[in-house]
Amino acid sequence: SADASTEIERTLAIIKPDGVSGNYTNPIKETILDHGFKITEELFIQLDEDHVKSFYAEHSSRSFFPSLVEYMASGPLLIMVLEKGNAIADWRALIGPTDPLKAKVTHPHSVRAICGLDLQKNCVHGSDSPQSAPREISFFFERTSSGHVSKHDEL
Ligand code: RTP
Ligand code: MG
Repeated sequence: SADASTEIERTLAIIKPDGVSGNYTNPIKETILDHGFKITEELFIQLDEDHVKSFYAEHSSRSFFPSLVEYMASGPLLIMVLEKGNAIADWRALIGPTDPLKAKVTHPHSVRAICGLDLQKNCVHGSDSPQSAPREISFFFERTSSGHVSKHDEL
C-alpha cells in the first residue's frame, strides 16, 4: 500500500501472569478482536527465568530487572501475534501507559487501566517498535511456508 499508516503489520502481545490469573484473558481477546486485530498465533506457556531474561534483555541493567524476571516466570502467559494495519502502534495505544495507576487517570479505557494492578503487574505486553516486533515474534514463533509454528518445545 502507498499509505504507510495502513500497512499490514504483526506485533507481539502477551497477557502476563496477573492477567491470566485474574481471568482477563477472554475480555482482553474480545477487546483485541473488537479493535480489528486478527489473532494469528497463540501460545499458552510458562517461561523459565532464563527465557524471561533473554526476552527482556534490553532491561538487564535496570534495578527492576530481577523482580521483572521473577514476576514473568511466576505463572503461565498467553502469547499472541496480532495482525492488522498499523498493529504495532495501535496495540501500544490500546494497552496504555506502563503504569496502570497513571493509566487510570490519563487513559481510563486502556487495557492496563482496566486490568493492571501496579507498575510491574501491568497485565499486558506490547512490542514497542517495528524493530522489536519481528524480533519478539521470532522469539516464540518461527515462520514456515504455511505461516508460523510455535517454538513451544524449545522454550
Ligand atoms: P512491556 O515491554 O511489558 O510492554 O512494557 P512497557 O514497554 O510499557 O515498559 P518497559 O519499560 O519496557 O518495562 C517492561 C516491564 O517491566 C516492568 N517494570 N517495572 N520500575 C518498575 O518497577 C518497573 N518498570 C517497568 C513492567 O512489567 C513493564 O511492563
Ligand atoms: Mg517494553
